[in-house]
Amino acid sequence: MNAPRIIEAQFIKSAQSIADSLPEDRSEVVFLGRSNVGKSSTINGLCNRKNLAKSSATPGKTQLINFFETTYLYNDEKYPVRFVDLPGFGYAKVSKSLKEVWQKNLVEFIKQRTSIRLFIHLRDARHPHAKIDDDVQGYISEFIRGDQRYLTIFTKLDKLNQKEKTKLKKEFPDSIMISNLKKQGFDRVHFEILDTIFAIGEASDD
Ligand SMILES: Nc1nc2c(ncn2[C@@H]2O[C@H](COP(=O)(O)OP(=O)(O)OP(=O)(O)O)[C@@H](O)[C@H]2O)c(=O)[nH]1
Ligand SMILES: [Mg+2]
Repeated sequence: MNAPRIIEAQFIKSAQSIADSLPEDRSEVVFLGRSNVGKSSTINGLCNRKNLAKSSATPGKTQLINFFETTYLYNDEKYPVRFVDLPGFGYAKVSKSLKEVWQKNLVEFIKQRTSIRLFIHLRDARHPHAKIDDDVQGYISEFIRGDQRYLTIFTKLDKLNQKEKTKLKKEFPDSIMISNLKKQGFDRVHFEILDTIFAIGEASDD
């Protein structure tokens, strides 16, 4: 099967809240998850660009809602998709008042933004049972609309041994496991993104 790939990617703007976000004129994929899980790195990996989204070993790097326009190429067709990199949750070091503002803005964004078609929830493969992630998954399930999908991706797969990978896959059969370090697992993610937004999965493989 020839896999979809991104042939153009561009940072457009950062926003503080839904109020100063881009118009809702393009299908969006939001990347959410705990601080340091690899949201920005995953966007870079999918776009095959080193520093498109700013990543850092220090948690709390992404502090605003960041928009990226990408163009996919698949079977000679181009597909526009917007990626949204969000600040991480569960980051304790920011001041309490700032945290509250962020949370309010982010909650409003993910609940109200009509252009979101896919929630990609990134979870650390080494901590698949973190309560905060279970809570977030439950929370999203309460308001997710019929035209939206939710996908779990485990990052940092390179930190697991084969036995742990097998166990994780068994436990979360609907999830995708990736490594940004080793650039593994991206093909399936690309396919899920395009299939969610443009229903490309109906085409045959040959
Ligand atoms: N080993 C390994 N490290 C990774 C992987 N993905 C990301 N990292 C590292 O994890 C750290 C955090 O990555 P970011 O992409 O900045 O994480 P983030 O989720 O955007 O973090 P915030 O913006 O702080 O919420 C960086 O040091 C990355 O190099 C991966 O798949 N494997
Ligand atoms: Mg980030």
